[in-house]
Amino acid sequence: MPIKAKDLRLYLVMGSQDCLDRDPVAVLQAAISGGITCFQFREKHSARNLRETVELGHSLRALCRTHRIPFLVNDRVDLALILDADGVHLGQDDLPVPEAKRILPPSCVIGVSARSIPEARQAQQEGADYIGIGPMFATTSKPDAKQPIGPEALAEIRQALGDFPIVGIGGITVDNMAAVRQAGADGIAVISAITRADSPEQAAQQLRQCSR
Ligand code: TZP
Ligand code: MG
Repeated sequence: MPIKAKDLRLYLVMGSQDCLDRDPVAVLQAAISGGITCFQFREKHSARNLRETVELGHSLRALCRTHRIPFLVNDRVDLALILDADGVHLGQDDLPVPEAKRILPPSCVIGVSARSIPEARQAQQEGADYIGIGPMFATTSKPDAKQPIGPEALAEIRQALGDFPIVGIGGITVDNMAAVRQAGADGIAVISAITRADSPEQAAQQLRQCSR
């Protein structure tokens, strides 16, 4: 089922490495209560081995299923299949979209990271269902993140792509999210604005209210 722009309104990206000493399942539960509309399991550079990652993935997947929140997996098509995910999110260095499509069920959503018009056009032409554009602003959640490109770059990509689901990511907070929406994003994707908040539930609630 293709993802709808409204599913991208408030997209939480998270793995255990983002949760400080909190239980990732509890953080996701709080974020869902606060009103997130989509979730991506991104277990990276964490202390968990693959077996533990799969175990955590099953728990997070179950929670999303209960609350009818789309559940996507970052990078790994094998993990997406194992967890019966609704989709995968692929970076420019991950499996190409046509190869991912050969393995995944047709209903599986494919999101792609892009930071330029050519990358965005290619993703669209290859049949991606949405693109994530960033980093919008400086971020500390992704050590290998490239230079921020700002909402201006998102606006240019929006103009080039026309009506196509777009989410902005990277350094987005309640204070700067309006610029990302005004540039034409259908929604915002965040890690730390929710996972590092004193109250992930209230943080999600606030972000959701501001993204109307
Ligand atoms: N991709 C581009 S920036 C980023 C990812 C996964 C990190 C976003 O994290 P935060 O904490 O919302 O800046
Ligand atoms: Mg990736």
